[in-house]
Order: sequence, then C-alpha cells, then structure tokens
Amino acid sequence: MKYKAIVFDLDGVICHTDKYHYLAWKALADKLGIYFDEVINNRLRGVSRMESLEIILERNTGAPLSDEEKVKYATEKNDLYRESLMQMSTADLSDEVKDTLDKLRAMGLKLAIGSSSKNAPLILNRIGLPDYFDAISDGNNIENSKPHPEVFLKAAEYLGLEPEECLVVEDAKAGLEAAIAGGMDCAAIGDAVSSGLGTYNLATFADLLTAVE
Ligand code: B16
Ligand code: MG
Repeated sequence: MKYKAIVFDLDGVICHTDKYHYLAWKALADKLGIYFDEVINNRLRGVSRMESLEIILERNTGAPLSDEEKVKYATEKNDLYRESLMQMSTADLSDEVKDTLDKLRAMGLKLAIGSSSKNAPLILNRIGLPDYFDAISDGNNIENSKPHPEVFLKAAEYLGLEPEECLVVEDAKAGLEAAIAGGMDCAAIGDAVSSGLGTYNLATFADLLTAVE
C-alpha cells in the first residue's frame, strides 16, 4: 500500500454543501448589489469564510465595508448557510462514497477529514458520520486556511503519521496547493482536476480504490 491514511476534504468531496454555500453567498451579494456568479463561486472552494467575502467584495462598486460590517455580513451568510445544512440528512451521503470509505478502511487505511469549514462537525452529524473518521482537522483548529498546508499537517499529526504517509483528496485548487505545500500526494476530483496539480485525477470517488494500491 502506498499510503497509511487518506485525508478527505469535506465540502465537494464527501458531500455537496457547495450549492448551499453558493446560494447563501448569492443572497448576500444580491442584497449588497454586487455581481456574483458560479465562476466566481469556484474561487471560494476550500477558502475560509472571511477570505471568501473578500473575493466577493472585489466586485463591490459601492462604499467599502468596515471590518465590523464584514463580520456582520459573514455571520448573516453563515446563518443562512446553516439553515440549509439543517435540510441535509443521511441521504446526502452517496452509497458510492460510503462504500468506498468502508472498503478503504477494510484495506487498513486510516481515514481523516481536512476541511476549512468551521461547520464540519455539524455537516458530519447531518450526513450520519459524526464518529466515523479517525481524525478531524477543520476550520476550528487552524489559523491559516488552504492553500496553507496547516489543515492537512494537523490531520497527519492527529493521526500520528508523517505527511508523506497520507494522501489528500480535494475538489479545490487551493486544497491541492495546500497538500503539495505540506509535502503530501493529492488526488483531484471534480473542478480540481483541470488544475493539473493532482498526483492522481479521479473521474469518480470509487477510483480512489485503484489509486491507493
Ligand atoms: P465555513 P472544505 C470549505 O470547506 C468550503 O469549500 C469553502 O467554500 C468555505 O468557505 C470554507 O469551507 C469555510 O466554511 O464558512 O463553513 O467555515 O471544502 O475545506 O471542506
Ligand atoms: Mg472542498
């Protein structure tokens, strides 16, 4: 086996909360009269909440926001986003993802989460995996979000492994850059494939089973 563990990004890899992020940011951008679309939204993948707001504000043609206003609007977006998360259930975890995770574990691999999100524990609860992973590193235990490698280095540390013993799975360019900066191999899925940065490119989540052999 090439690796001892796999560290999974959450949003866009294990489940699809990305559409809820988009709708909540879109509602805020519309309220502020700022242009926002799905192409800009792709730049928010893996990026922290406050950094996401800064990307949206690049198109602000009105008065600049104060730091207090930025915190207020980011909180408003998060409240709306968390309302959407409450609609999620175990049905939002696909059979393909759950079966693949179970097979990887049966192969002897440790499984961890490496997510920029402060809402990761809530999301894992909603999809029925609150205690499934061997380690969780998320937006609550980091100072620097992706593309900084901290979230993945902490995941390796929590697993008691060296970074090079772990494979990262990511749907975001910023996430692949973070893995590479941390000295880790990475598997790209979804939008991240086109960046060309992945050690492996996955057409489906189940392709991981052959990538790790
Ligand atoms: P929150 P990931 C990331 O999750 C999302 O991709 C990104 O769009 C979001 O801004 C970030 O979490 C922070 O999320 O506002 O919930 O703390 O892809 O790293 O699992
Ligand atoms: Mg992601």
